[in-house]
Amino acid sequence: MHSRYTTIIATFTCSSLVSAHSFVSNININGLYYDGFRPTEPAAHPISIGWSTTAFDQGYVNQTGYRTEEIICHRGAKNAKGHAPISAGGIVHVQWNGWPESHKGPVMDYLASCGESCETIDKNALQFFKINQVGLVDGSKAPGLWGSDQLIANNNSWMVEIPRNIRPGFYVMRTEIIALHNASHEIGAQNYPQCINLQINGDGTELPQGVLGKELYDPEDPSLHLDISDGMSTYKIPGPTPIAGVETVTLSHPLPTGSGTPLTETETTTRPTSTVISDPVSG
Ligand SMILES: *[C@@H]1O[C@H](CO)[C@@H](O)[C@H](O)[C@H]1NC(C)=O
Ligand SMILES: *[C@@H]1O[C@H](CO)[C@@H](O)[C@H](O)[C@H]1NC(C)=O
Ligand SMILES: *[C@@H]1O[C@H](CO)[C@@H](O)[C@H](O)[C@H]1NC(C)=O
Ligand SMILES: [Cu+2]
Repeated sequence: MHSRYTTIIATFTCSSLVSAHSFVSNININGLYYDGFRPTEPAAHPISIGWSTTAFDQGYVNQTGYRTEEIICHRGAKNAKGHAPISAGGIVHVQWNGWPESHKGPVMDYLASCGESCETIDKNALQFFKINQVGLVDGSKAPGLWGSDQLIANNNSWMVEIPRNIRPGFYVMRTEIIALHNASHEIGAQNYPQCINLQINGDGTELPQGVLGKELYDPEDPSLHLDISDGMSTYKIPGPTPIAGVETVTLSHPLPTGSGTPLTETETTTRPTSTVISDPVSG
């Protein structure tokens, strides 16, 4: 067992990107490009829609972090200082700064209502409901084709639709990849959560029940303790079941046509929502 694993490490290392795993570099919404938080240049975009982290190694949260703040929005995460407007039914296009092919596993998306403001909410209070997930797409040949492989094939980017019926308001979107290449180790699964602030507009009424970040995953979940090189025909994706009525978007990666300026808390409290929708860049 151990010697076989050693062989796997030799083949499937992180070393093609050295210690760099990844992060969300930008988020495209409605044709507009918004900067994410970049651990490679943490001070570059003080008003970003991506929550900052202290994951300067571009690394992950392991199972010992599942019951701690780390898992909520990554290690040392602090509220983003801006947010982007989007209509319910709209698509969030998440661009990762590359993704290592070895880091196979599910890709998942969540929303959590912030109430008054995602810029000031205590992350410990966020209750996340799942709006999308792609796990094992094809297990016919080990180690399988996974959501992460689809993300790589889509220019290292991912798309998620904001549910149409969702109640308008401020939400944190939590997008996450779990890399399973090392999950045969006791503490070997690697979660890469990233949080983004959105203002969802529309006339929906639903606010699904969510769970606290620290309750999303069970460190003992068998889906996080397995050897994907053994191959498998099915895979139970970790975390809560997605809410009803959500659709997984067919991936594509249209180029943004403009640059979006994040709205800040002051702006949204003084500007009517309708102005925000139709005029997202003037803030
Ligand atoms: C798991 O994460 C914690 C907290 O970031 C870290 O201190 C610990 O060294 C990690 N353990 C392993 C086995 O990676
Ligand atoms: C796999 O996980 C173990 C901890 O259980 C850690 O010591 C090791 O560095 C990890 N290897 C890789 C390739 O991530
Ligand atoms: C692919 O992603 C890179 C960023 O990693 C971006 O600069 C480039 O425009 C994207 N290309 C397409 C065709 O989407
Ligand atoms: Cu890695």
